[in-house]
Amino acid sequence: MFTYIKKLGILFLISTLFTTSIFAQTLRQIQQERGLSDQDILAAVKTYTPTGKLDEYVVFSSGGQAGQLIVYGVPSMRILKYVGVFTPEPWQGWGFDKHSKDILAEGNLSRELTWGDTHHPALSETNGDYDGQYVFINDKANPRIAVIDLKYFETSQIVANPLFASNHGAAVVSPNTEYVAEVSQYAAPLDKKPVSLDEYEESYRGGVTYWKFDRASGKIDASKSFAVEFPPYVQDISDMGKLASNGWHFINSINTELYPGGFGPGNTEFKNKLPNEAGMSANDMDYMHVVNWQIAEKLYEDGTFTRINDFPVISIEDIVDAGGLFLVPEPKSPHGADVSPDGQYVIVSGKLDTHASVYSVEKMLNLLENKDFVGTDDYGIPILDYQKSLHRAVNLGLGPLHTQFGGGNIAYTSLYVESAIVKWDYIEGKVIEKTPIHYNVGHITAAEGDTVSPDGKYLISLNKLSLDRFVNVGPLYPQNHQLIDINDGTKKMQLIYDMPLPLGEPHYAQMIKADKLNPVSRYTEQFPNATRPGRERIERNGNEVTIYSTSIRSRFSPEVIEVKRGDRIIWHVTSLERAKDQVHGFTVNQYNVHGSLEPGETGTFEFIADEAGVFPFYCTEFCSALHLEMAGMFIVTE
Ligand code: RUQ
Ligand code: CUA
Repeated sequence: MFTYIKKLGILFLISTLFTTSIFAQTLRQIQQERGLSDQDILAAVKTYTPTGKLDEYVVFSSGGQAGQLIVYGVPSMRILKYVGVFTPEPWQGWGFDKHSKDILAEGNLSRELTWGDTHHPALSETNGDYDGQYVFINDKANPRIAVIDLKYFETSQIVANPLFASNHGAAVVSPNTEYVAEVSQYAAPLDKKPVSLDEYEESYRGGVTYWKFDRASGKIDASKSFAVEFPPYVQDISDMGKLASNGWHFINSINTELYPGGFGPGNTEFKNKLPNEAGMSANDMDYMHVVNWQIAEKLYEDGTFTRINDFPVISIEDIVDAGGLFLVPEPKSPHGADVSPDGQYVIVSGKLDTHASVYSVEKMLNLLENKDFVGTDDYGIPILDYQKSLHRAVNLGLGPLHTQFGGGNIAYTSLYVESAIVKWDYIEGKVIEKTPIHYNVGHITAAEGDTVSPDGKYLISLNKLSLDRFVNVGPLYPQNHQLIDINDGTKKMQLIYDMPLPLGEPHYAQMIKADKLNPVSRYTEQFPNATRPGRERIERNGNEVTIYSTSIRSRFSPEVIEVKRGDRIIWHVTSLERAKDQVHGFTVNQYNVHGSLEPGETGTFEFIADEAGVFPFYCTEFCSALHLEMAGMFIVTE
C-alpha cells in the first residue's frame, strides 16, 4: 500500500514537472526569444491545428486575376485546393484534357479566353442557408458565370453572357438557388454593336441576367433564363433578398450622371472631358436599383420580352409597369449592398461617405405600394424618397465598403480608407468596436455571415495591401488574408492570423461549416469511354487512332503506341484505382497534354500527332515506389 502511494506521489511529481515547470519554462523561453506577447500565444493556440486534426470551416475565395477558386481551412488557414475555373490549372489537368477544354470553350465569347477575373463566389443555398452543394463565381473581365460542383470540387459549367460587356454584381443566388444573378457593370449596347458614346443615354444599357439553376442536373439552364434591362447607370455590387425581402434584389450603381467618359487625348467629339472618376461622382446621390425577380419571372413566362442576341430581355417599361423595379437614392458612389439575415434591412455603404445607410425593406415596400414617389428618372423608373426609405444612417468611419453579419443585431463592416473592421449594431445604430487590419480591406467574410443564420465565429479581412507584413519578395507583394476571432470570451475582436496568398487578387470569399461539405473521394459514375482491365486496345479508323488505355499502380496499358505522322489521336485513359488519394498524372511529352486521373476517372486527350519522333508518356504524380517506371513510348513515324 505504501509503495503504491509512493509510486503515485512520484508520478504526480513527474507529471507536475512536465505540465508546469519544465513545459512552462520552455514555452516562456521561446516566447521571450521570439518576442511574443501573451496575446500572440493565445492566437497561436487558437489557430494551430496539429496533424490529424481538421478545420471547422472551409473558405471559398476568389482567385481574382488568376481566374480560379482558392479553398482553405479555418482556423488553420491552410490552403486545401486551387480549383481551375476560367484559367488553365495544370496540376488538375484543367484546360489540357478534352472534358475541361470543352467546359472552357463554353465560356468563350468571341474568341478563345484563357484567363478570368473572378470576384464573387456564391455558395448554393437552401432556405437561405449554405447547403454545400455548389459554388458559383463570376468573371468580371469577360462576363461569365461558372458552376463548381462540390461533389468533385470541379468546374462543371461556364455560361457566357450574350448581352453584357462586363459584370460585377455577380454571382449572387436567390435563397433556394432558383436563380444565379449576374448584374452588368460598364454599360454598353445590349446587342453588342458599336455605337458612339454620343448616344450613351439612348443606346447604352445595363441589366441583370437571371440564370435559371437546375439542381437536378447541376447545371444552369440557359433556355429558361432571362434578363431585365437597366438604364446605363454603372451597376455595381448586389445582394438578393431573403425571408422578409424574398424575391427582391438590391443593386447599387455609381453613375447617375450618365457620364460617358471622354478624358485624355484623342477626344475631339465630346464637350465633357473630365476623367470618369470626376464625371461619374459629381452628384451627391446615386441610385440603388430594387428589382423583383419573381415579377420578372412571371413576365418572362407570359412572353413579355423581346429577344436580343437571341436572349429574352424584359424592357425597363414592362418591369416598371408590373411594379417590379424602382430606384432609391443612396449616398454618392456606393459600393457594398448587403441584406440582413432576417431580410428586413439592406446596408449600403460607399467609398466617399463615412456613413452606412440602413434601409428598411418594409418602409420601401410601403412607399412602393402607396405609390409614394418623389418622381421618376429619365427612363420612367419611380424613385423613392431617401429619408423615408431609411431605417437610419450610421457613421462608421472612413471608406466603409462591405458588411457581414454576426447574429443578433451585429454587423461587421470593412473600412477601406481607415484600414479597420468596425463592429456595430445596425438596428440601434451604435458603433461597438473597431480593430485595425493590414491594410486597406475590401471584402470581409464571416462564418456563414451572409446567410439567414450567421454563426458569429471567425471573420476574415481580405486586404488589398500587405506592405510590411511579410518578407519582401519583389514589387508584387502577396495578398494578406487576416483571420479575426469574433467569438472571443471577452466579445472583443482579436486578430489571430496573417495568411499570405501568392495569388489573386482575391476579392470576396464565403465561409461554410466544413461538415456541410460532402465530396466524393472517387468517381463512381460510368464514363462512356471507360476501359475495363484486359480490354485495353488501339483502334485505327483511317487517320483516326483511338486508344483505350488504363492506369493502375504502376503501369499504363498499353505501353507502346506507334502511329503515323498526321494521325488524329483520341486517347482515353481510365484509372482502375479505387483507393482514395491514389491519383495518376498523364502526359505525352512535348504534345501539351496533361491530365490528372483521379480514382475511377476516365480522361480523354485529343491531339494531332503532327510531329514525328519518339515521345515518352509518363505518370506525373509520384504514385508509388515504381512511379518512375510508370511510363511508355509514343512513337510517331514519318
Ligand atoms: S468588389 S472590385 Cu466585390 Cu468590393 Cu469587386
Ligand atoms: Cu502513377 Cu506515378
